[in-house]
Amino acid sequence: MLTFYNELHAQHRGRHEFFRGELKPCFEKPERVDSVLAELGRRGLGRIVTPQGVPLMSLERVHTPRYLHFLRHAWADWLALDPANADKDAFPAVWPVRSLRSDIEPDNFCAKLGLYSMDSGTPLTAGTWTAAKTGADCAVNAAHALRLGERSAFVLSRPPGHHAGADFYGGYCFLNNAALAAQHMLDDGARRVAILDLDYHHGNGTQSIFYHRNDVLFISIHADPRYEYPFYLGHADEKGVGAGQGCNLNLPLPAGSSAASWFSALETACIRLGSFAPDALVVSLGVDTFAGDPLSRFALQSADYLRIGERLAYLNLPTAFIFEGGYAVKELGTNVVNVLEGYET
Ligand code: SP5
Ligand code: ZN
Repeated sequence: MLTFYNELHAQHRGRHEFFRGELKPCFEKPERVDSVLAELGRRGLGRIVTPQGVPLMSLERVHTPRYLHFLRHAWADWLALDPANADKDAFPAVWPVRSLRSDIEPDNFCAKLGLYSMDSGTPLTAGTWTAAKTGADCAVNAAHALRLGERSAFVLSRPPGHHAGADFYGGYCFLNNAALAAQHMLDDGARRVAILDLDYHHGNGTQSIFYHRNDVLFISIHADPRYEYPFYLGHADEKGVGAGQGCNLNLPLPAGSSAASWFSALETACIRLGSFAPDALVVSLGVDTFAGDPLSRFALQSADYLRIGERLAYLNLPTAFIFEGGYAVKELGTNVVNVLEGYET
């Protein structure tokens, strides 16, 4: 399997995230990708390649120009407020909720931070744009490799992407790598692409990007948003709108769900994937479903990740795996590479 590795991932290095009135050390840290890279090396699972940079135009197929402009200039604008901001992460403090206007972009940078974000748990740092853009390069390159005939590809990058929408960041995500990969394959001639999101958290960004469309099927297995982030999307009654009616499938599971019920949801997902008959599959591969994950309350064991890979291989589709969440750093490499190895063998 070809691995597209974002060697600039560590440029995004948050110091803190807000949690219940306190600044806590970040869960989403560079060691996560280091753990996966080390395990890939140990098991010798295919070639590791550096991506070609893609034009901003490719990113505009998914994200709005004004959001991309904001993100690209955010750190300079943060420093312009006060040079002493250089050693502080940027966080939003005000949001345009219901009855407030989001159609006019404010001049004030703090107001922009709120306009383009959904939470205060996602630090924006000096290297965020560079790391996220290089991750997007990896995703588009992986999609292109599938179009050129590769059976599978893996995007090893951070920050993750599935919570980021067309014009907002959040949930540790800035650019939606899975959406960029799917859109690139469609732009290159694929007729239909499916995205299967296995992260513990609902992929609200990906869902919202494709909600009105019938050329992308989005399926997500996740913790019920009634009690887990992202809270405001991911319910079972969200099925798509307009032409997209029926092309969105949410399979929320209660807190503390067993591995058996998770695999039963995976079976439901695979049946729907088969009937959609896509030309390719994008997997948002979060492994925060692991029993030992510090953020989550699902019960998968390391060996279960081999079974996931085996089941996905049986779909017999060109597949791009995109690394998303997973915070049990020590076991992260084993769990992620188990999926890839299960797929390959
Ligand atoms: C990509 C991804 O997995 N994003 C997840 C974003 C979750 N944000 C909320 C995190 C709340 C931290 N809770 C700490 C609980 C420790 N017991
Ligand atoms: Zn997650």
